[in-house]
Amino acid sequence: MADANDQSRAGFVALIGEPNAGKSTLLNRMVGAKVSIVTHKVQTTRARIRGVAIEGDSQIVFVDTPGIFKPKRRLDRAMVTAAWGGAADADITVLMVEAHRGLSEGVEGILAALAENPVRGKIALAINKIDMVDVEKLLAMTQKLNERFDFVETFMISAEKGRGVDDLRKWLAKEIPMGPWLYPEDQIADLPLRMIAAEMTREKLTLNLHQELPYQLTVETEKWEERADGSARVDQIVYVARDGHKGIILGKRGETIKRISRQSREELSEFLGRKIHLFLQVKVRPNWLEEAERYGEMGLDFKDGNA
Ligand SMILES: Nc1nc2c(ncn2[C@@H]2O[C@H](COP(=O)(O)OP(=O)(O)OP(=O)(O)O)[C@@H](O)[C@H]2O)c(=O)[nH]1
Ligand SMILES: [Mg+2]
Repeated sequence: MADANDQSRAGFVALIGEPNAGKSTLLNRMVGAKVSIVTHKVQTTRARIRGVAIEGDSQIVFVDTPGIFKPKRRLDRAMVTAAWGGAADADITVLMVEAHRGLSEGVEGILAALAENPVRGKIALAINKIDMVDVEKLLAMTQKLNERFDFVETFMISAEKGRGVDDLRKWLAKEIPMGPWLYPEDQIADLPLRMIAAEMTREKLTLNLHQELPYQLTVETEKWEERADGSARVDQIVYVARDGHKGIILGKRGETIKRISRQSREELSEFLGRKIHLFLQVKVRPNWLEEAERYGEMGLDFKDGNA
């Protein structure tokens, strides 16, 4: 640990923004490993996910959050509350805005909420996906966003391509408070393995299923059994609300679930550096979106979903 060092710094940096802004992509790049799942679809991240990065004497704890949008369901409300909760006590909050969308209605909504001072720390702006727009558009947008809100600093980045990310990390490293490190120096995430494993399967489900179905399911790791040969047997349940959904996930002769299971198993084995035997079971549970236990398993607070 770096706590023997009187130069050491440690702090929390929350990444907030609209769904799909690239928050999880940025967290993974900062950490140097895939800690948080990423898809091209909106509302991928459901709870707060902490990833740890080190820059010189600083230990930066990044907090990935669900995208902020107008919630309709209980789950949506719990997700948005979790996002704001992540920013509330962070030392620095980074608002991520998509370069090709700029000051969208959703971003306007977030800025209006930020004006009510719900967060304690400094607020910086990161315009992400700069690989998608030209420089002139970018400069005009930067100016517009800064006229609209008093950000302490603005960064132009591509989380996916890695552009501008080092500058952002170096700036964060000197802005977080002095103090001893919060995690052992080899720790990269603060999330139980069972949850990381469930998230990996949810990512593969989201990538393999169309339209609304990914929003109507949840994954839980039910059993984790260590084996003498160094491998592990992992049993997971995919909860869906309708019989028809179960059929779609299984696919013809079980082909879809086999594919999903293989993709998840391969990623989990690689992440852990050992052999994993993954067993998926799909269960129909019409009311799972209204069950407190499901929220606990997702890392959310059921009460946050109260209207
Ligand atoms: N072109 C481009 N695409 C990016 C960049 N950063 C992220 N993406 C893509 O944007 C999509 C969304 O990325 P995520 O990291 O899942 O976004 P998020 O903000 O975590 O989304 P939610 O969890 O749904 O709130 C994915 O397809 C990413 O590959 C970037 O710098 N450039
Ligand atoms: Mg995400």
